[in-house]
Amino acid sequence: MGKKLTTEQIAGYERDGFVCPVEGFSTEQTRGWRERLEAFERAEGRKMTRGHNFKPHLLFPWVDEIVHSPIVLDAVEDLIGPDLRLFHLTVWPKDAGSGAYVSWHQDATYFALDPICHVTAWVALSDAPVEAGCMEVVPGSHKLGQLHHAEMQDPHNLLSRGQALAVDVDRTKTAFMPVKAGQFSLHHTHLVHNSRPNRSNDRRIGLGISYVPTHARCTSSTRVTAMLVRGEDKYGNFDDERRPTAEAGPEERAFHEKAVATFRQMNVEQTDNRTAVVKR
Ligand SMILES: O=C(O)CCC(=O)C(=O)O
Repeated sequence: MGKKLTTEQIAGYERDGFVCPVEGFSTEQTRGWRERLEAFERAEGRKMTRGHNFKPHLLFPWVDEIVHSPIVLDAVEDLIGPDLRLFHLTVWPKDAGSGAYVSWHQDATYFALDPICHVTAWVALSDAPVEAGCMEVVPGSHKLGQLHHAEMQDPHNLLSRGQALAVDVDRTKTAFMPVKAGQFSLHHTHLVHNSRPNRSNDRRIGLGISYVPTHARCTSSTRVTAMLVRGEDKYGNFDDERRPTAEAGPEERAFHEKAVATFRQMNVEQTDNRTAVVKR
């Protein structure tokens, strides 16, 4: 038994590369977070979707609360140890009936992490059943190592670089990761996964929170930021991140803008190293 996960869930992660669902937050608490996100979108006149969906933990104290929650961190610690940095965070919204989808990919592709030991907690801010386009995974594919990806130019693909798996992986036996609002799933950075368009009547929203142990480093020549969220860091492989105190205040926005730009620069470097561009 771990701090949060059962022995079976930990063994399942080792074997299959994912755990789902994990009990997280109350419906009421989750509804409040969703309302704040959507109120911000209305105030800005812009949705937090592709192009504007990176690192909201630097903008909003309520996201800071989620990424530091022992409910999530205990589960992550059970998989990758007690000293943790938050490497990246993406908001994944899919409007009901929209064509938005996520192509088959491995998260590790543009992260340049060494060793490859990062885990993503996907926290649902709305129900994400199969018909709403929850994640779909190839169980055990995390053991295949890094696979080749190409870059697809498709506006419906929510992945910022449109990366898509460019090699054949047997997808005859996939598994879905449906979660209810407040629950979360966990997946390995090499797990092959995608998600289909949202055919439900409600918007599907989740936070993909990527954690790494502090001994991991980003091998890119661009030095990126990552927030220490638990334990200690004896390695100094990342620049620290500022925790937000005001809801998208001027200091929060300035820090966020810089951290996202640095992260994107690192991504571009990895794209140049790894992929060919494919027009669609
Ligand atoms: O939210 C989705 O549909 C995809 C999320 C994803 O690819 C991830 O969290 O790694």
